[in-house]
Amino acid sequence: MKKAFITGITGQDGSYLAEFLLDKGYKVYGLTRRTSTQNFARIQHLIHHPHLTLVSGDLVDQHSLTNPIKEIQPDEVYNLAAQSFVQASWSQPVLTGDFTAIGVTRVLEAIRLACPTTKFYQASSSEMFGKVRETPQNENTPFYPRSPYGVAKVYGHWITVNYRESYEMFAVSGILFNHESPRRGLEFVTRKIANGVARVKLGKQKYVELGNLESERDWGYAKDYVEAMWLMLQQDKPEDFVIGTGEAHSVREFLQLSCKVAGIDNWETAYKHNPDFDRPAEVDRLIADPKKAREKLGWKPSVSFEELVILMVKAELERESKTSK
Ligand code: NAP
Ligand code: F7E
Repeated sequence: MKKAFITGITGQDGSYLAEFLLDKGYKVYGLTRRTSTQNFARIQHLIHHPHLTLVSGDLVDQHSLTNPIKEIQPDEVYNLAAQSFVQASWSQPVLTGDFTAIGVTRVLEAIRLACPTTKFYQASSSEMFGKVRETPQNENTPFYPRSPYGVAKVYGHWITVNYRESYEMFAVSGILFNHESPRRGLEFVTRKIANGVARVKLGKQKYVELGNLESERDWGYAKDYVEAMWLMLQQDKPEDFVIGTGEAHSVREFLQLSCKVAGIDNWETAYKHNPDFDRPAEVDRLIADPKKAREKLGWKPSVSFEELVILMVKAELERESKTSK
């Protein structure tokens, strides 16, 4: 039985990846942080799975990474843990650097010392392209990050490349564009809109407060993207890949379509601008060139932009109609 170790298992991607690997017959170990109240909502349905084991640890604590990796001797390690919210990286830049950048080195050191044959996946991000140098963005596009988060991810990307080249480790970096789902954190714009619009429709709130409607993202469905992570570790050679749909849409389009799906006639009545959600430095437009992934991994997205909006808004209408507040 293959063994996988996932950091960030309680997050959006970690929960889908755990499901995916359990379905493939893996034994899955997930790193979770100690918190005063448990936040296992996304993995609650998996908790009693006979092949899932949760391990307590933190990206800032070297021993809590090295010890389980030494004991488990995993075939694959997926480093998905991070402070992943771009906006929060301006108010907590040092913490973001510690988790999202140096945390990667800690995981790589744990592997190098305790289980050097493990295959390693690093969750890199299209935010590294930031103020883009070319359009669309591929594996060779130079980075120009625009937030402390983006800067931290650039570090995580290059330290992964460096360990691959220095120690001949099977270490790869997946440069993933935005991917969403009903399990997305409420603070991210797609889930915030889907949820807000559902609440407006049900009369629970008057409007959704948002920042910049003009920025454009290449949005895909998270379930498709965890398969790409796994595929990268099944290759003969460790290589980095860009993963995205190749289509960009604006926040405004996401809002307009969400209102339509919820049955709100005039989207402008459901929205209010709040400058608190504008960013000190914006990433205006990201769009992937996923040609390499299509050709070498045989990967392509299965859910279109329209389908994504529909599935997210419907999930929120269902969720919100179950409670009165
Ligand atoms: P997410 O929902 O925010 O999940 C982040 C996970 O990291 C959570 O399980 C969180 O645990 C854990 N974590 C945070 N700090 C930690 C620490 N110090 N030690 C241990 N665990 C820690 O993020 P996601 O959307 O699933 O994204 C997964 C990864 O892909 C992240 O690295 C993100 O930066 C990257 N990424 C995401 C996207 C996207 O569009 N979703 C695109 C490109 C790259 P708690 O539950 O305890 O907070
Ligand atoms: O913002 C605009 C905002 O926070 C998208 C993370 O998973 O993807 C994600 O980062 C856009 C930005 O995602 C609001 O200014 C307008 O232009 O949903 P977001 P993100 O910053 O693209 C990358 C690939 C990652 O790696 C990250 O981990 O939407 N926007 N109004 C807003 N954004 C938010 N959050 N809230 C608003 O009210």
